[in-house]
Amino acid sequence: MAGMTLHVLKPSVNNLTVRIFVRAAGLECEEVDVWGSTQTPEFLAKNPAHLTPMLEHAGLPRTTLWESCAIMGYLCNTHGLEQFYPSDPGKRAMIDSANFYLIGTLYPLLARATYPTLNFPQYPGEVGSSGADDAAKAEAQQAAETALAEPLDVYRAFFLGGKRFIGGDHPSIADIRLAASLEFLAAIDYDMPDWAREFMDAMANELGDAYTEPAADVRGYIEHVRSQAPA
Ligand SMILES: N[C@@H](CCC(=O)N[C@@H](CS)C(=O)NCC(=O)O)C(=O)O
Repeated sequence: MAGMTLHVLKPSVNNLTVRIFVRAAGLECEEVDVWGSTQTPEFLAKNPAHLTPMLEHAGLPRTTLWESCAIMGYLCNTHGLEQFYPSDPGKRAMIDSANFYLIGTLYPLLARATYPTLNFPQYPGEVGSSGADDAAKAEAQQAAETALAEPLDVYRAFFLGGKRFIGGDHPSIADIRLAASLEFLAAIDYDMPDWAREFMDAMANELGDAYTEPAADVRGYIEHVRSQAPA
């Protein structure tokens, strides 16, 4: 499919998700780094939500598409990528459930637990972005980190359910979304369960450079932030 552009912020795991996916699927896609320009009038005219990753393609009704899982779904549908997003209704429903659960439940906790350390802004209305003192913010961060364990274990117990990947023998778009998200936990030295470590290793082994090349941008950012942290 000609003329696809992916607008990205390289330190972001929301972006990492789609960056891994397009590489793993072998899709030709120009990548544009939009660091510092998501709030410009030009970007906002295309995407008033100012969110990345953002796919730009003439085949889309409004030319642009954001939300990592929607982008992967669209590209699977337009390229017939059954191995990443099966069309069987039951199998597809499991992938959708894993992705919606990630975006709606796991990721908000992961963001609250890691964004303060990553120097990323938190959403208005959250303790982390409020005028609360440092102790209250640290308490909120710790509460989110503690609460992560339960939804994370849902992936082991239910979505993986003893399989190598959520998609079975092959990584699905839900596996890519999960593995990319877990990359941020290195920022807080999260006590990652063995199964999650094994899952991330399996993803990197299975996808090779498609995984490790873009993941290096996120890992490099985490290292940089950590090197700047007061001793
Ligand atoms: N749920 C969305 C989250 C996207 C998101 O939060 N993107 C952030 C980077 S992590 C962004 O582009 N922020 C730039 C801005 O708000 O101006 C997804 O999965 O794509």
